Amino acid sequence: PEQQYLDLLARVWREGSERRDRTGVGTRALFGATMRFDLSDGTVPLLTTKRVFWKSAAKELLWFLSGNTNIRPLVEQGVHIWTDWPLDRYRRETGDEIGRDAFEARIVADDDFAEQWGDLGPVYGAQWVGWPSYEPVGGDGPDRLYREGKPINQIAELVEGLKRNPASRRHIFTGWNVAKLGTMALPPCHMTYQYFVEPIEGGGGRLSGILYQRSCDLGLGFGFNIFEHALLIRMLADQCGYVPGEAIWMGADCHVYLNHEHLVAEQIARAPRAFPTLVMKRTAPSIFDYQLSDFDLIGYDPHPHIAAPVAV
Ligand code: THF
Repeated sequence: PEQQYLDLLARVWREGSERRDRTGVGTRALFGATMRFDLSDGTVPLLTTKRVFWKSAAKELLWFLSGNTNIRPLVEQGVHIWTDWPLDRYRRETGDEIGRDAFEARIVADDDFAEQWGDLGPVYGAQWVGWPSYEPVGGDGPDRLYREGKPINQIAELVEGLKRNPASRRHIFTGWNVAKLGTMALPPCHMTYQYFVEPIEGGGGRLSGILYQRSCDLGLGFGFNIFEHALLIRMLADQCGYVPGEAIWMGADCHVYLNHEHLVAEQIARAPRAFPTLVMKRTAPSIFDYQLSDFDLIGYDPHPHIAAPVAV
């Protein structure tokens, strides 16, 4: 199953067109790819050709579901994957060449500093559980005025929909809020999720999900993105009383950063091992109540971690 990923990684590196991207690092990229991972045996797609820090990934998913968009709770939990964007903005806007550790220490220690410099804008969590709605309050035509109404919790509605109307073709949530893209530190990469409940003979259902990812850093991000996609399917299935089906991934701009050459070479030379089994230790009262300690991974035996720089 991991071979799909290794094949794409190799193909992008071999055949991808070289492009200068937003970050200036440069990538090789191909457009349009699909992968499918079977979850029905209890396994989750967690790469084995390098160690992936799955606890960081799980914490990131729980952070999305909390609706929080500040890096502070992540940093407090030892998760550093979002630090570089606020750090970059802080350095640019203040000229202070503060180190990464010192910046993180201030984010944790100083409430005002965290509020001013730690927020990423209305990224993932803000849209997932607090998509803004608008109500007209007067005016006409182009001068019509609106006020913000009750925010929409897409995830809560998704769970309700999956339970009440499994045959629906509208089990979708998305982070791509066009009106808010300009104020996000980064527009969503893993942007749209859709679910499908297949009826099982004798009752119940099998839950599958498709993730549409507009832009994928195959070297660093993919290992996190696919694991979180699968974990969310498991959590949703757990909440709705379904069994897990498949995690399907559709990537649009699939790229490898030019400074990840060593990672590609090493990873494709390694033999993939079996995916680990995810055990859910309890069914939380709601989709918003899971904690890291609710998840156990059995049989995760990866090759060693390979460090690679993240393009900001
Ligand atoms: N930008 C880029 N260039 N790549 C990404 O993968 C990415 N994301 C998120 C937003 N912008 C992105 C951030 N997610 C790591 C992992 C996920 C990230 C960002 C960085 C990372 O550095 N992983 C290392 C170290 C992990 C650790 O120290 O805990 C790794 O080896 O996995 C993708 O959604």
